[in-house]
Amino acid sequence: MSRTLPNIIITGTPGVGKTSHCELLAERTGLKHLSVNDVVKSKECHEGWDEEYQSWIVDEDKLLDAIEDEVKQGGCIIDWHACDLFPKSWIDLVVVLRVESSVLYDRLTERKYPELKLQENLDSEIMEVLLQEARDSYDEEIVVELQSNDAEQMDENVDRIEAWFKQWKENNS
Ligand code: DAT
Repeated sequence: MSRTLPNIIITGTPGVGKTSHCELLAERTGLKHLSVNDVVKSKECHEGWDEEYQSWIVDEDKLLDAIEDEVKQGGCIIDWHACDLFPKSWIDLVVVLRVESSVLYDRLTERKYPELKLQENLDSEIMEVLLQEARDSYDEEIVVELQSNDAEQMDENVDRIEAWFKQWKENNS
């Protein structure tokens, strides 16, 4: 079944600006902001809480089952710090947000991340882990890397993704 609305993944290291981008985009496009974090919590798609990392241990099979029907219908902006678990056939665009380490450091410190989690996330951003994961998991034409260091960049990104969305609708109508 072909979708009448596209599905977009907004991914990147925690603190890059996924949620902020998704909220703006949802307002502008009418697409649904699907916060995987919220689904994991509300539908209990996890195997418990990791004290050291202060985060849920996600059960990916349960998570995919929980969102499958909704995502297959199209029109979702998926907000999550991983992307390799979603089947290729579900996804039309993958946006990988990037940020400079000093900016990320400040954002994660503000969030009071434990030291180990802070360091691992900074390393992950420097090593481009999410960008690599996106490139390994999806066709290169649908993966876009965008900078998210300040409000101006966020505005530009949202404009660009909105323009892509309008074009997609035209092409698929
Ligand atoms: P994520 O969902 O990736 O964890 P977020 O949207 O919650 O990130 O953003 C983390 C914090 O950083 C939040 O206080 C908003 C701020 N922020 C994110 N992207 C930004 C940007 N491009 N310009 C200014 N502030 C930004």
